Amino acid sequence: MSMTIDLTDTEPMPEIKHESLINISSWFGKTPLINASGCLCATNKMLDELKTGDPAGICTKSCTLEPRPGNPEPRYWEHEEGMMTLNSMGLPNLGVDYYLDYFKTRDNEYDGWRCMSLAVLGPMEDTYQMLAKIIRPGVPVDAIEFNLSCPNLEGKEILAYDKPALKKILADLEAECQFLIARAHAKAYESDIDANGSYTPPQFGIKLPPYWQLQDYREIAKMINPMMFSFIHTINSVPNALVIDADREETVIHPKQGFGGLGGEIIKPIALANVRGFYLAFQELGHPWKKIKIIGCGGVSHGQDVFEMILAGADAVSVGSQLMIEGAGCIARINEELIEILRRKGYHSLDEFRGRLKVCAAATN
Ligand code: RRO
Repeated sequence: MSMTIDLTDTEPMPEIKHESLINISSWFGKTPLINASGCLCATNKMLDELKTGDPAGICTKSCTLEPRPGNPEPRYWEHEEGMMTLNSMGLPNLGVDYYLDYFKTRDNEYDGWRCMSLAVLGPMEDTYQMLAKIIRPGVPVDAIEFNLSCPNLEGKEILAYDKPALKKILADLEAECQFLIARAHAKAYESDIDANGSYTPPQFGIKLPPYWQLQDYREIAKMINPMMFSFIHTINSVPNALVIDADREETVIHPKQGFGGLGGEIIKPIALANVRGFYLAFQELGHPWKKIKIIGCGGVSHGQDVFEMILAGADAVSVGSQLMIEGAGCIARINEELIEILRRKGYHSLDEFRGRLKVCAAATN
């Protein structure tokens, strides 16, 4: 007996939009975008506003054990056409308990990547006390980013520029985290807090300053490749830049004689160089070179900037100054622009072009 199917009786096929075939997910969520720590993330109100832009995750302002007021005002400046920002905030933050409480009280309603940024200033005892609050069963934090690159602390140099000191600090952090993870496993087992009594530790990452020499990328990559860190976030603002108001014949910000961290579109080439430099340096180290993910940061304000970051080798991308200039809505706009670029180029996912930057051919005479 032959069977016929009456096609007129079936529901019309839903229209498949081309965009729906384009997948811009990253290792931590549905898009590659998060905020750069420091931008729209210092208070509950700012973090809530940030979430309205629907980033894949949110990262808190770098925090310290106790709240800090930061540097005197004026400490932030924006170029009138948005091409750069200068800041010397000086780590104003409401303390680790405040940000931890944010995630604890809003855990049920947020399904994005929750990252806490911890300022590492030395002495290490404060950092260890912060870690002991976070590395516990039941604490809803997916990642801890160690900020070793704050440029704006009076009388303090950027830790990550002193390589022997950096090596020692990272080794100390690793040992402390491993101790706390073992303790959390034991506690979870005893109290059976999860159904199976297990504990999943957060991912650990490092926020780096811009480096300038190719050898720097190799040395830092070699240093951290065998360690527990699963991501680097590169770059922090470009340190000790100076913007002058020629009419007033004075600096545009007050702290540290007017020197501050430069951000915005103007720093993108430096950020791209750092992403590419680390991508190549990890690759040179051989297997398992892709263990450490790269979050590209610096001068991202359009979909094309994200495309370039990923082409250079970034696994994910953060938005800094543009969030300050435009607000949380820029995240959705940048994602849409990125999808449009992929559609135009015929890509369906970020993996298809990640790291595949070509070097332009040498000219022939
Ligand atoms: O608070 C700041 O001045 C600051 C920090 Br902690 C940082 O990591 N990067 C930056 O540009 N400013």
